[in-house]
Amino acid sequence: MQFNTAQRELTLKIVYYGPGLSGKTTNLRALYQRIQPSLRGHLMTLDTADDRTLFFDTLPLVFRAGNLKVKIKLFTVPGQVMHNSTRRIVLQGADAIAFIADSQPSKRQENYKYWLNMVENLKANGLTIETLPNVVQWNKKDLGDATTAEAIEKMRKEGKQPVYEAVAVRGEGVVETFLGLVELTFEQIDRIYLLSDKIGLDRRSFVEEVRRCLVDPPPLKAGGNPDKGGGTPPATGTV
Ligand SMILES: Nc1nc2c(ncn2[C@@H]2O[C@H](COP(=O)(O)OP(=O)(O)OP(=O)(O)O)[C@@H](O)[C@H]2O)c(=O)[nH]1
Ligand SMILES: [Mg+2]
Repeated sequence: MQFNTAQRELTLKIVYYGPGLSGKTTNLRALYQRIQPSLRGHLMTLDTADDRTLFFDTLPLVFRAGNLKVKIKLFTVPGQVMHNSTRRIVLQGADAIAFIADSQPSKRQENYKYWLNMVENLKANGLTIETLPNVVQWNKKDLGDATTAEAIEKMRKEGKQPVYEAVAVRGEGVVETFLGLVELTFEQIDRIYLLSDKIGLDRRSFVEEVRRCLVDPPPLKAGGNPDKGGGTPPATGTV
């Protein structure tokens, strides 16, 4: 996180992490479609011929919240095993993580492996998932089965982080995942910088400003995000 108090500029880095082909790039593409054109930057993707991310994708979003200029920089990591060093680099300075799990039953081990891989790469960057705002999105809901539903239910019960379901290829669940993570991230920043006390910017108005950046935002849920788990460390065995 960069917070330039003189220029009243806040920059946040959000990283979409997860196994290969789980839909990280698809999430960013869908989000791009939903951000007001005047507020979004270029969606930069660099793919191989078969659409696999080679380095990373980026999408910046710039808006005002109170008298703060806010930049949210979204990144995806490349999921292929051989790109681990790139994944590690992309995690540098991350403020929040959206972990994109694959709902296909055959991908359960892969999800778990990449969760551990993320934990390890965070550690290499001096970060820890215990203190980093994070949400889990089970993407490809259309390809899940009853055992996936059970795994999701179990994770929700553990309540360690917000859990979302998505069909990113149809744009479903993408904005909800993003907004849920933005909310958690703001809470974290507020704890450090006391933005509510110092500049009168509270969580509700911050999230509202982000919602205003979107074309056709989802309806507001009373009392914020009902999936929210309470910010305790996520389990490593259930993704
Ligand atoms: N059925 C289904 N397919 C999806 C969904 N989301 C993404 N896909 C497809 O899954 C494939 C991989 O999606 P990507 O977004 O490129 O995956 P990625 O996680 O960025 O993959 P890497 O960059 O290799 O790590 C593409 O063919 C997408 O169209 C979904 O919700 N359901
Ligand atoms: Mg990708």
